[in-house]
Amino acid sequence: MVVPANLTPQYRAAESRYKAARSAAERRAALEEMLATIPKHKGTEKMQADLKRRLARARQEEETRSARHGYTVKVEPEGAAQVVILGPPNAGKSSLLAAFTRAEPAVGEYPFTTTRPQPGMMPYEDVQVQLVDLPPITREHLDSWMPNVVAAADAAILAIDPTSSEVPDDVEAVRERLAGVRVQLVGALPEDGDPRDTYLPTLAVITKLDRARREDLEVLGELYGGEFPLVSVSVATRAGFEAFKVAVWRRLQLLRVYAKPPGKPADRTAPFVLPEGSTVLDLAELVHRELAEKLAFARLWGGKLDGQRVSRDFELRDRDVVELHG
Ligand SMILES: Nc1nc2c(ncn2[C@@H]2O[C@H](COP(=O)(O)OP(=O)(O)OP(=O)(O)O)[C@@H](O)[C@H]2O)c(=O)[nH]1
Ligand SMILES: [Mg+2]
Repeated sequence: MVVPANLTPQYRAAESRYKAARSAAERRAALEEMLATIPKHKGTEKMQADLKRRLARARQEEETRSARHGYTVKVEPEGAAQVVILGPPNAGKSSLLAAFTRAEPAVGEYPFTTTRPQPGMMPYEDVQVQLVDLPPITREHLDSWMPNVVAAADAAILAIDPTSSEVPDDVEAVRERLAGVRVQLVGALPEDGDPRDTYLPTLAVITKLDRARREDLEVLGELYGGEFPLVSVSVATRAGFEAFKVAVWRRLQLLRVYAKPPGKPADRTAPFVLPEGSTVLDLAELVHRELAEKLAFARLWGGKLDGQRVSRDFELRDRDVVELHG
């Protein structure tokens, strides 16, 4: 084959990834990238056709492999917490990732655009929350590696498209499929849940607010607003952006605490992040095991307290400043 000289560096990078690929999934991803970055003109038509053929083959191989062996995927957690974005096809999941993080996922007006997990970091005040965009879930379709990835997250966003004619049936399908693999999307954690189930605190997010009809928003609000915390956003107009970030953070039920070395100002740049209900002792353990063992007392700034001594089982609040004395 005569290789045209105008192949881009992106194409060449993808091609070398293709050559080095050791799995069908890697081959498929590299081929997708090659197809996306190959210059589209007459001189490359044959190559494009060849890439499409190879891509179809790699996709098929990947599918049979994952069906047979159920290959596993793990999304390395980063930041204060990991939140998975779930929902039916075309609900606007990848658009949320693109709007709130620096990730650049494929966004398409057709269903099943996303086929692999894609993480991105969402800044919220002085912390970062990891959002993970995932393929859609339907009654017929749930990637075999998805249950593990979803169950490992700290919370979920359930994307609801108010302009879809399938809603809310398609949203219920998502919940049912996940319940079938013992992942329950919940508004509140149950008092005595089934130990075989993973309960995922969930935030309902109505997408495409700019296109929604008022009466559909009302119906969906009634349907999901009672069960889950609920926000509505538009990535087109950026309506609801601030509320979205606050709601994601609240959903995680975490608190930020600033540790202060005695006699020095608090390090305000990097808070320690702990679950709500954590105590001064929990913080000491996070800072240093040894410090926890010989913790004598702590002083605390925040709320009505201005440097007073508190006991080791004092419950911390978001944004408290704590000075630990060993
Ligand atoms: N007007 C408008 N369109 C939106 C908004 N959010 C997403 N869309 C459009 O909805 C379509 C689907 O968006 P995606 O983000 O790819 O949806 P998805 O849920 O990731 O889709 P799959 O990966 O196929 O499941 C695209 O055409 C987007 O441009 C929005 O806030 N307003
Ligand atoms: Mg997508």
